[in-house]
Amino acid sequence: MKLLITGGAGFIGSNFVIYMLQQHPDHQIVNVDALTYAGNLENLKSVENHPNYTFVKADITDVPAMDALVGDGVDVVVNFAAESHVDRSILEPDVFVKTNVLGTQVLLDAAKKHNVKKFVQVSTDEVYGTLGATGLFTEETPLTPNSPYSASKAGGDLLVRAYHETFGLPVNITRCSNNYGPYQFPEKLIPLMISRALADGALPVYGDGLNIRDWLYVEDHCSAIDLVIHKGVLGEVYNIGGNNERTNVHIVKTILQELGKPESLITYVQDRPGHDRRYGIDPTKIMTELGWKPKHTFETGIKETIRWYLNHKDWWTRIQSGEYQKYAEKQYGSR
Ligand code: NAD
Ligand code: TDX
Repeated sequence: MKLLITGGAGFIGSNFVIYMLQQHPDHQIVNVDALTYAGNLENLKSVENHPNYTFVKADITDVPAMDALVGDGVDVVVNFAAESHVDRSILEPDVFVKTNVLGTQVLLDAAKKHNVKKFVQVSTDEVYGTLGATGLFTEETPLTPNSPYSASKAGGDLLVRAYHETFGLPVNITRCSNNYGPYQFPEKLIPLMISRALADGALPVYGDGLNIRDWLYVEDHCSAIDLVIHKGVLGEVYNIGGNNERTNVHIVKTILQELGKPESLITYVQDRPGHDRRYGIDPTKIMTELGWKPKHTFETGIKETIRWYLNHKDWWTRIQSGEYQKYAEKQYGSR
């Protein structure tokens, strides 16, 4: 089986490439990534010489490039490539629409033209909008995205759905909750707080810190996508999550405790505009229909993750320069 993984140099994509080469050493993996600020080939050092792995630098909005890649015998396209950070989408929505909507459509066209066996769209629970104090997102929850990021992901998802309904393209859409683990870019909550706490810097918690996210260790997301590729029923959506709802301030306090740093580092700052209050995934469908089960609890996963960041300081300090620095200045000012 030949898989085209888009965005495989990012956080989840690189974990997925490594996972798949371990689980299915006979699968051929082509990783296409534009290497934006979030793409980092260092993540893939351990597999760069694997005989069944190749990397191609290209943009998913590039029609001839995607046509050539998909046309070269690809069986399955797995689309991770995206602009992924909500705060950036508030500062600069245009690139989110370009990559997450137009890029998805370009890939869908290539997949249709070359009759791929499956197109897997890696999406997010954020397309469902926000929950109140009770209830969970199911696959039937209406899409009511609230940020430019989630709206652009919903746009991509709707095109995937439309290519299935209109052209019969064999597709699956997965919608996972917040991921954490190795190689997550240090703009996202958990690695940001770890790196700032280690530098004894202020930890910027938005609003009252009581917004809730449902956390999943990245390897468990990878195993779910692997199952969807091999067993997912064509045309179906699968929600992915491990029932690990936590408030943001709980996460930050856990990190401080693990690192032996004081809670006085917590600094409550202005809330994110349109900040979704609560996410919670109902994973019943993927668990009962495909037999998926997460391996990590939040308590073990967060400890492993903190240990990883402590042991890979070089990886994230190198990132905290250049392009990221410009964004950080816009987002955090001189703090
Ligand atoms: P990331 O930002 O770490 O990585 C995105 C990757 O896509 C980078 O390597 C980047 O270079 C590449 N990319 C961006 N634009 C591109 C383009 N135009 N052409 C080719 N490559 C491009 O993101 P992530 O956190 O790894 O998320 C991966 C996917 O999973 C995204 O589609 C995201 O919406 C989805 N998702 C993420 C989470 C999460 O918690 N991080 C949860 C659910 C779903
Ligand atoms: O400095 C911060 N302070 C803070 O309080 C940051 C960066 C975040 N937060 C809050 C906002 C959110 O409630 O923490 C929560 C998590 O924030 P992010 O790490 O930015 O993630 P989120 O906005 O929930 O989106 C993530 O999960 C779903 C990914 O970035 C998306 O790509 C994915 O679809």
